[in-house]
Amino acid sequence: MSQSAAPQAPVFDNVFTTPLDRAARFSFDEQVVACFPDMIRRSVPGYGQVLAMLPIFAQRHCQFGQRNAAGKRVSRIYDLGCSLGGASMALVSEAGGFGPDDLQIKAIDISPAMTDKAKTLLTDNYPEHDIEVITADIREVELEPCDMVVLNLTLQFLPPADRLAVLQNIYSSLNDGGILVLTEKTHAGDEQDDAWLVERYYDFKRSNGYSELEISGKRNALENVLMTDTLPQHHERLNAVGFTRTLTWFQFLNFASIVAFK
Ligand code: GEK
Repeated sequence: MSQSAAPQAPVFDNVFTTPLDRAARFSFDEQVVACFPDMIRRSVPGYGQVLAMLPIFAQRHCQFGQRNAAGKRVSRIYDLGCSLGGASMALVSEAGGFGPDDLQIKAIDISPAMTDKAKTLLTDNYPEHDIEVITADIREVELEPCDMVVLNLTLQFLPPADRLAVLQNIYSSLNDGGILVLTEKTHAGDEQDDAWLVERYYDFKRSNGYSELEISGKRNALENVLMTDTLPQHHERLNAVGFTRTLTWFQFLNFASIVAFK
C-alpha cells in the first residue's frame, strides 16, 4: 500500500462549541467533513474496533466470484454511507491480507462534501486499489452482486419508512455466503436501561473532551435526523427481508453492530 499523502494534523471537532439556532439541523456539510475523523472517533464508542474487524470478516466471506474490467476474479464490497471512506480503508488495510486488485470496493455517500474529500483521501493513499467513490442516495442505487455490504452508522439517518427497502436491495445483491455488517446507534426497549445507557454515553463524550453545550447542541441538531431503533427491531427487519441468521457481534453502550448472513 502506498502512503504518498503527507500526514495532516487532525482537525478538532468544534462544530457545537457555540449555541446554534434551536431549529438548526445536523448536516454532513463542509464544516462537519473537515473535522469528521475527530468527531466520529470521540462520539462513537467502539468505532475503531468495528472498523478493525471488517477486513477480518471479509477474509472469511469474500468468495471472488466477480470479475473486474481486466477479467480478474475479485470480490465486490459495498461501503454504504461511506463518509470519508473509513470502512473502505479498513478493508484494504494489511489486516485483511488482500492484494490491491483482490477487492472491488464501491463506496457510496449522498453528501458531495464527503465524497469529494473521500475521493482525494482514497486516491492519494490507495492509488493502486480498486475503490470507486460514488455520490448517490443509497435508497436509489442499483447494487451489483457482492460478497459483503458495510452499513456503518448510516441506516439510522434514513427515514424509518425507507429502511426496509434498502435492506431488501442489499439482501438481493448479496451472494449466498455473503454478509451485511450493520452498525447503528440504538435505544433500549426498557426506559430505565435506556436512560442509564444514554447517560453513560454522555459521560463517554465528556471524557472525550465534549462540553455540556456541545453535547446538548448536537443532541438537539440530531433530533429527527438520527432516529434509532432497538436491537430487536433491527433483527426483525433483517429477518423480514430474508436474512435468516443475524447476530449482534459487538455492543458498546448504546451502539451495536450486527452481522447478517445470507
Ligand atoms: C464510517 N460509514 O466512517 N444515501 C447515502 N448516504 C447517506 C444517506 C443516503 N440516503 N443518508 C445519510 N448518508 C462511515 C460513517 S456517517 C455516521 C457514516 C455519522 C450518509 C451521510 O452523508 C454520512 O456521510 C453518513 O451517511 C453517516 O464508517 O456521522 O454518525
